[in-house]
Amino acid sequence: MKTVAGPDLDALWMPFTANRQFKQAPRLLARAQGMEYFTPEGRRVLDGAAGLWCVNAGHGRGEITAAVTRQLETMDYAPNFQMGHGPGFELATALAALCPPDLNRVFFTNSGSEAVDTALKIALAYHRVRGDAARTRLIGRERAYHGVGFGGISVGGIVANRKAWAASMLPGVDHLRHTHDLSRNAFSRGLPDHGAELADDLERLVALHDASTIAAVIVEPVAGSTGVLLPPKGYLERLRAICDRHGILLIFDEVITGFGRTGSPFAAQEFGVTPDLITMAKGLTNGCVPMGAVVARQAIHDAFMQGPPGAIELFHGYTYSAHPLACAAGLATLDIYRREGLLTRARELSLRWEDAVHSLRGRPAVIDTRNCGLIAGIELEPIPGRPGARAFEVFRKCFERGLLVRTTGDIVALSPPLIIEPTHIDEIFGTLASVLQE
Ligand code: PXG
Repeated sequence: MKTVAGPDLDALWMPFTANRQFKQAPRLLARAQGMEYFTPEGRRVLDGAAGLWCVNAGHGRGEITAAVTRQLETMDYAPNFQMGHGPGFELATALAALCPPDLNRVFFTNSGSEAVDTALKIALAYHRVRGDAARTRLIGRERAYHGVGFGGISVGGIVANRKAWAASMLPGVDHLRHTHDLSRNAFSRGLPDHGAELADDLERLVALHDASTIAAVIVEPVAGSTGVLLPPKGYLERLRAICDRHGILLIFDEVITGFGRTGSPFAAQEFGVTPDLITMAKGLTNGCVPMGAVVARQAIHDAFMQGPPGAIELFHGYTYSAHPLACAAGLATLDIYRREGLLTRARELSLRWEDAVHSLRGRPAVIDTRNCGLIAGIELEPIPGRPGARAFEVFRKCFERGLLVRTTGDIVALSPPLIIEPTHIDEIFGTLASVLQE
């Protein structure tokens, strides 16, 4: 199958894509700069999604290009097993400085999925090295997305991610209920008022399984992939308190909330709740070289530092852990974030953003608008019998009119680069308003 003068589309099996539909009417991107993509024909498309929640400093940053090029010319690859290199240690140090106090030990991966599986493995192994090996259960949440590894889909809560592999889910996993409740919280500005009590699901699971069998709870502070599900006020605090009461580790999956998305470097800081482990990826390198990380409390790391001195303390790692190019990209990215104040820019713009998001209230089929930092969710009434079709149509029309949005089910999610200017905000919501009006 060929597009006019375009590449042959047959060989690539595309991820999370309706392959047959896409190849009938492909949408191709060729170039990107700042807030914008350009199609192969040169048509401009405003990036309302930071790619996939990752290009937080905007596209085509010369400082990152220069740093990666320099690193490639100096040392293209170096093993990180029983060997080390400067950029790996430097990036870990810089990252630890951005995290909440005491979260200062960094393990590098290549993606968010790998970060999640790594965090789950650390949590299980941590209890074991402390002599608490009966803590083997993991608790996730309905509608959670934690990537596509077997660990991540097991603690995740998306049916389509689980059903084909139902027999291969990790054993001993249970789930909290999700917190999305339009009957009480529709059209909330910022965090919703109702639902903190849903954290008590954890107490119920403790009562059911006994705390001595539970290793960790993993949640996204804001769930992105299933359509911008915000934590009710007080919910994360309550989860933290229950974990503390029962010796359960709390993992925040900050793959989309990390690096300034909510108005602070991490959602942990924005919401004032400190987890024991944070997973991250995406914005760590501005999306331009794949990289993920787990940051652990020092005490968790230190618990492993025992046994014979020559023993490998955590039997885990990737060929590309702390890849030099990713580290160079990460260091240059964090430098841009710091110099340009991007990790708190979402807070400065959030009122303007919030007003723009909620201006869509009252448009046809809009059943909720919600926001947090530089994130928005616009939920649409599904067309009966065709779930997801309405939002996909919005996605398609927006793209035709020069705006990239992300949709999941019947929810439109927005997460623009943090360099966004007020004029871009007007453009995003102007385009959306006219598409929705149809
Ligand atoms: N955890 C969370 C919270 C995520 O959002 C992952 C883990 C997995 O990361 P990797 O790097 O393995 O893809 C993610 C990924 C969307 C969208 O449109 C979100 C993600 C990926 C693709 C699309 O919301 N998040």
